[in-house]
Amino acid sequence: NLTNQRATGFATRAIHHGYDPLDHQGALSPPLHLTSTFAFPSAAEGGRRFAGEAPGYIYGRIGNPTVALLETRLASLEGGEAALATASGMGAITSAIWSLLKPGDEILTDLTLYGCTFAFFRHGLAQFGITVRHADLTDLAAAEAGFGPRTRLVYFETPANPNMRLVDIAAIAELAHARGALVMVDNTYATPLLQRPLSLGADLVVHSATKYLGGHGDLLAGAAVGRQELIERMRLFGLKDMTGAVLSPFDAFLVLRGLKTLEVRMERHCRSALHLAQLLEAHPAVAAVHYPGLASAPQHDLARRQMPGGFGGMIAFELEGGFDAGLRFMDALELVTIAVSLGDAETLVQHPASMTHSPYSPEERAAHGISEGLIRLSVGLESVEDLEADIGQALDRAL
Ligand code: MET
Repeated sequence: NLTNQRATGFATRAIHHGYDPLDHQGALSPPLHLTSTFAFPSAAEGGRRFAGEAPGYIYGRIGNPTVALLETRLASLEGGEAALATASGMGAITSAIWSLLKPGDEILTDLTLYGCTFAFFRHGLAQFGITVRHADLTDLAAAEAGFGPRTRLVYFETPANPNMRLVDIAAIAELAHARGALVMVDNTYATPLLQRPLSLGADLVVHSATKYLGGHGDLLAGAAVGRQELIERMRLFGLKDMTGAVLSPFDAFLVLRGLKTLEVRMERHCRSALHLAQLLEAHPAVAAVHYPGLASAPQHDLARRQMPGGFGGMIAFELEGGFDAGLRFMDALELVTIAVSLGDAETLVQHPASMTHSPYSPEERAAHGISEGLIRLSVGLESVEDLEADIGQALDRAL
């Protein structure tokens, strides 16, 4: 039985880890436990569970067997001790931060963050006395200068949403740990197939499982993975008492289903994205392409070191004609869909400045490396020649 061996391959664990059909009447697909609460065999036993003195489920906000299987599987894939599933990526980030920090503490973060993470940091945490300091974490001297005596957490995305900046996880973890700070990495873009931050020294990984982990654009979910002690604090305080951002068992079931094909999907996303990035780079309408897999990418060496499994399915680019050309390009697309989100089977395109990164003011976007003309492409799983044809004709019309 392969179910609990850490040493087995990634795809094998994504399909089998933590589940044996013979423990569930032979059901090949794991049971979906649609229940809000759990019966106690006796009143005394109920009390023991609440007191943490006996194992067993209590209530759906604290745990559910379908959600627990997803958590076990995500922990295995990220190489962490434990995982916490949440209702969205923002649910994972907020459940973690409300568990780990207190007023007076500081977060050090990169210049570029996803728009709602930026809004939570800048406008949310500020109301509760937690200071967020931005530094260019792609530059180790600038990163080092960003630490203060109250820095408790270093937080970043790599690749970053939307501009594909890469942060050297191992180098930043070394700086942070020497100063007693934890490191939390949003691994949504890369997925654990391509990059495993915990193995490079990060303390916590967070995900929007809405994206590649689910993979089919039919759910919202999030997760945090790390040491048992941190995850339990998040479960029993951050999630239970502070956010209540609980993942529904049905959506956990769908993420489990998505994970089974994560490896084959990511291989296709990576292959098609590299092909399209090269196509974009060669087109006269395109001023700049940001994709870490391009040999010309400024951080290509770091990408090869840190993302051994591949460079992902996300591309950002700028057109010679700026934002107006970008609008013409997006509206000219016939197969590619204009929508936010990413990691789906369908190729999606969006304009960060007016959509995902609209929580930044124009001045903030300029200071944080998000250009107004940037276009973000989530390369899907369609036949690549059809994507090539559609993007090619839309670029011609954007000239
Ligand atoms: N996090 C998603 C993205 O980057 C959703 C975006 S905007 C509410 O596309």
